[in-house]
Amino acid sequence: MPARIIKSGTTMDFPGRFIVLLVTAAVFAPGESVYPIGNVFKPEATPAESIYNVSLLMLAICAAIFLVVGGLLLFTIVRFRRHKMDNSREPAQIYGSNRIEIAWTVIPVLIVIVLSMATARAVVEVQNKRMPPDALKATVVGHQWWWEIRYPELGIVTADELHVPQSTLAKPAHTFLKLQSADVAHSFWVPQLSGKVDLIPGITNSMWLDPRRTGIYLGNCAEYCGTQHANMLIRVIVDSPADFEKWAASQKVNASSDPHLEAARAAFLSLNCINCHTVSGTAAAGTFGPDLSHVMSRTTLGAGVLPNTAENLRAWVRDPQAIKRGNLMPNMQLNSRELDQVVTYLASLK
Ligand code: HEC
Ligand SMILES: [Cu+2]
Repeated sequence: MPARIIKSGTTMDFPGRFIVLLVTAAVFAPGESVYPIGNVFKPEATPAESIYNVSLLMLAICAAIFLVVGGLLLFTIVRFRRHKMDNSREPAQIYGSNRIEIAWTVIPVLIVIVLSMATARAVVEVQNKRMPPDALKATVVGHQWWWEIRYPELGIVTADELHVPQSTLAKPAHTFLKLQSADVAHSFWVPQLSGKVDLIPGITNSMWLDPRRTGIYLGNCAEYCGTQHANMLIRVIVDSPADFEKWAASQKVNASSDPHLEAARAAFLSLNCINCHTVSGTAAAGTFGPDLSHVMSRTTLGAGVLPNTAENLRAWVRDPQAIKRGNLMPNMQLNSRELDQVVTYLASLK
């Protein structure tokens, strides 16, 4: 058989890839993780903590079962191994024991009951939680391959970065999310904050968060939704209440209309960009792509594929297909003058 050719870097045969995956998982899963997706073993909000507690109970019970069964197996293998002497002897033949049979039926049934009840309790706790009237409301709409985020009561529309206020004992803060899809099924999953909830066309699902520590919590779409599914990252940015107010205030105002950028703005507004993108206070009112009113206030472009810098913005607008192949923004074939103007204008939208 001819040797399998392993192409440079990325392409590997199945066992190779599987081993890399296992090693990566082993190295990055526990502890102070360098792996950017949040660690499920470090919950930072009540829903994630409920799930974490159930999984610890499951793990403990399953570990006990494993030790008992494995231990008995090991004992039996050693204790009753074949001896030189007993070639022709048969072991004692025992048929049926009601006591043992009842024991090994009842014990597993009890274990299943305990686990189901603990799970049901956690599910009810997370799903039936009544939201306080002052809960922040946001709607998250999954798109191939980015997240639309709306705060209907605040009049804010943004993308890929969900800002929520920190919840403290003194001042609990809940964020209630409605989850919808614009196209196919997606799944919202930020491991440190909550379990997965699917976004399904035609259906509105919901979840809530009450994160306790400020910071950035990374998640990814968790339901395969097409070629760029892996580049559909979501960031939940937990702000102190004061920072959240500041952020909300800056998002509520119309996009900057710096008079020095009149020509650049006119160039942008003359292009097809406005059929897919909104810039508040201008004629650009498309909703097929992310809202660009405050695009520079976000940390990444393309739902997490690039850090949001002026150079990367330029590279994206020049050819988004070179950066996120197959994404639904076409290469707009701008000439270099148009590119300069559009990027100058967008870079001013803080
Ligand atoms: C056919 C619709 C369409 C047109 C036309 C279009 N875009 Fe987009 N644009 C999108 C979609 C969809 C995305 C999100 C891609 C993704 O992340 O998968 C996007 C993303 C972007 C982003 C990144 C925003 C972010 O927050 O990640 C910028 C910037 C952008 N477009 C600028 C432009 C400019 C400038 C033009 C005109 C030259 C333009 N777009 C034309 C659909 C469009
Ligand atoms: Cu997906």
